[in-house]
Amino acid sequence: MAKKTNYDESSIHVLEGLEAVRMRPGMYIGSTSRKGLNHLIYEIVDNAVDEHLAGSCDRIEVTLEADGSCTVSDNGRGIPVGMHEKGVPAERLVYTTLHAGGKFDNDAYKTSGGLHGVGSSVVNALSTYLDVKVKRDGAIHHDHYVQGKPDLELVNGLLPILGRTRETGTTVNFLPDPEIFEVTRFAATEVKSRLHETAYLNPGLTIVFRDKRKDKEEEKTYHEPDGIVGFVREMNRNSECLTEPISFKGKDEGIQVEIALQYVNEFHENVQGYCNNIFNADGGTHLTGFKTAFTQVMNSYARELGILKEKDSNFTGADIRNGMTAVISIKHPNPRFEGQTKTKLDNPDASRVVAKIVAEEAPHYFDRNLDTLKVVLGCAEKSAKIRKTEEKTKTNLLSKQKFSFDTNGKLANCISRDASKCEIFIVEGDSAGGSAKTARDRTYQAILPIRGKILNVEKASIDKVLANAEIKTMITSFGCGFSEGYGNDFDISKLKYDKIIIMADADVDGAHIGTLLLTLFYRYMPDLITEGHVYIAMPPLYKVMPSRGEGEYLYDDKALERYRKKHAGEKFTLQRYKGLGEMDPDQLWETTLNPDTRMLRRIEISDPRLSSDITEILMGTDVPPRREFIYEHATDAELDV
Ligand code: 0R9
Repeated sequence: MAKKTNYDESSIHVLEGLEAVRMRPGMYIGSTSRKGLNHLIYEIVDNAVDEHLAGSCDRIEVTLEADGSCTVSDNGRGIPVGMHEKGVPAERLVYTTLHAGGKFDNDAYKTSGGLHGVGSSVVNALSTYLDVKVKRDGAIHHDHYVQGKPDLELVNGLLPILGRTRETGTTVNFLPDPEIFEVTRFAATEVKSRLHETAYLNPGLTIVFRDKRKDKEEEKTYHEPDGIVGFVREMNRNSECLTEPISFKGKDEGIQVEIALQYVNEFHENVQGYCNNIFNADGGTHLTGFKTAFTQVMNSYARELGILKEKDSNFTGADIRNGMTAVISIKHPNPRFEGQTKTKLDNPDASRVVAKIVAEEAPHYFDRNLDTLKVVLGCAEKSAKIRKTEEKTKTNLLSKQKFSFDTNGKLANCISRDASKCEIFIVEGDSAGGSAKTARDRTYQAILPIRGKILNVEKASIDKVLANAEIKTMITSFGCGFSEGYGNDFDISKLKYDKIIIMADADVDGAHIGTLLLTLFYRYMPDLITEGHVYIAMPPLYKVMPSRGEGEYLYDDKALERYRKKHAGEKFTLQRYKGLGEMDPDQLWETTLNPDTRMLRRIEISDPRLSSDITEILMGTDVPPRREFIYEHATDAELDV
C-alpha cells in the first residue's frame, strides 16, 4: 500500500489532535474497557443514522468480522469526497479532525456522534487501521488510515478510485487498537441490543447485524415499523399488560417529541428517555416535563371522575407511574447534557415542550378512551393504597431496627475517617476474614467478613432483605442507607469508603457470592456501582517460582499454560492456592490487599437496560429464561468483567 505523502503543515495540528485522543482515550469514549470498545461501533453507526435522519439512508449493516475488526456500511449519499477549502478531500477532514462532522453539514438533529459529541475521527485515532470506501458520483473512492494517520497517496489531491458504480453509500472497516483497549473483542449481545433499540427509535430504518466470529455465522435483521410503540410492547413482552400502548406526538420550538406508554400489572415504573436516538441513563429535562404534566393531567381526571375527593391529597407522580413502561424520545437541535457522564439531558426547553405536548395530547387520547383512563387511575389508586401501608410498615420496621442496625462487632474498621482513602473488603468466610484482619493496613483498610452466601435479593421481599443480618451489617458499614421502590434513603455522599472490594475465592462458589453481592448493590445501592466504588479482588490461582529470578503470580489456567510454553524446559516450582483461607497473612497482603501488587477489577454497567434485564434473568425466580440465556451465551463467556 502506498505511503501517504500529501500531508502539509496545516495537517500537523490535526494529527496532534488525534494524538491527544490516543493519549487520553477515556476523555473521548468514556473508558478503554469493553464499554468504550463497543462505543467505537456506536460512533460510526450514529453517523449512518444521521444520514437516515437527513432522509437519505434506509439500510445500515454492521458486521463483526472474523479477524476482530468491524464493518459498518450505509446506503446514504456517501461522505463527500470533493476537495475541501482546506486542500484535502472532505472525507479526510471527517476522519482526521475532531468534531469535523458538524462543520460540513447542518442536519437539524445530528446525534453529535454519540456519547461525547465526537465521532469518526476518534474511532480512527483509536484503531490500528481504518478503511473507508465511499460510493458516490459513479465511483468507489478509497481511503485508509493507520493509527489515525492517512496511509494512501492522493491522486491530484483526490481519493484514489477503486472502480465504477451507480450505487451510493459509505463503508467503514476498522480494527480497534490493542495498544489502547484492555479488551478488543466486541460484546455481541450489547451491540445487538443497541442496534435493535436504534431500529425502534427509527422506524424507517433496517439494520442488519452479522457476527462472523463464531463457527456458525449469525445474522439478524432489525426493522421496527411501529417505532417506540413496538419498543414498549417488546419491553413488556413477558408481563401482563393492562392497556394497549398509548402514544402521543408533537413538535414545538423546533423540538420533536414522541411518547409511547403502556401499563402492566407490576409494582414498578420503567420510564426511559432518549434524545437524538441516544439513551439518557440518568433521564433529564424531557422526563421531568413528561412526569410533571402526566401527573397533573391524571390528577385532574381523578378529581373530575370523583376518584379523588376534595379531602384527598393528590396522587403522587410515582403512584401514577406505577406499572407504567414508557419511552420518551425527543429530537433536539442543540442538546446539552449534565455532568461528566453526559447521560442526563439538561435543556430547559425540552421540559417545557414535552410538558406542553403531554398536556395537550394526553386529554385528546383519554377523552376518547375512557376505559383505558379508568385502568390507569385504578393503578394509581391501588398504588397509593399500597404506598400508604408500606410507608407505615417501613417506619415501624426502621424504628424497630434503628437500634439493631449495628455491625455486630464483625466489622474490623480502619483508623482513618477520610472516606476518599478508605477501603472496605467484604471477605467470604471467617478464616479468610481472620487472615485479612491480620494482613491489612489498618490505617485505611477495613475488613467485613461475611459467612457463606448472602440472600438473593432478586427473589426476596424488602422486609426479608432488611431482616438479613449480613445485609444489615453491610448497609450500616457503608453508611449511606439504601434505595428501594418508593423511598430513596440512599445518600452516596455519606459513603465511608472509596472502594468496596469483594474478596471471594476464584472458584464457582466465590463467583456465586460475588454475583449475590453485586445483585444486592445493583438493586438497593446502584449508585455504588454507577459511581465506580465497587471492585472485585482477583486473587491469583498460582505462584510460580523459577530456580532463578523473581516469583510470579498467575491468575488463571490460561496464564499458567502461557507460562509453561514460554518457559518450556526451565525448572520452576508451582504453588496452587486453593482459596483465600489457605493464604498466610503475608501472602494475602501481597496478592490481594497491597495496592502496589494486587489486581482489582472495577465493576461497570455497560448497558443499564440490559443489566437490569440480565439481573432479572440470572437471579430472578423464572428458570426457563435463565436456561435459555445460559445456552445462548455460553460461548460468549470471557474472563473480563
Ligand atoms: C458507515 C458509516 N457512515 C458514515 O459515517 C457516514 C457519514 C456520512 C455523511 C454523509 C452521508 N453519508 C454518510 N455516512 C453526508 C453527505 C452529504 C452531506 N452531509 C453528510 C452530502 O452528500 O451532501 N457525512 C457525515 C459528515 C459528512 N458527511 C461531511 F459532510 F462532513 F463530510
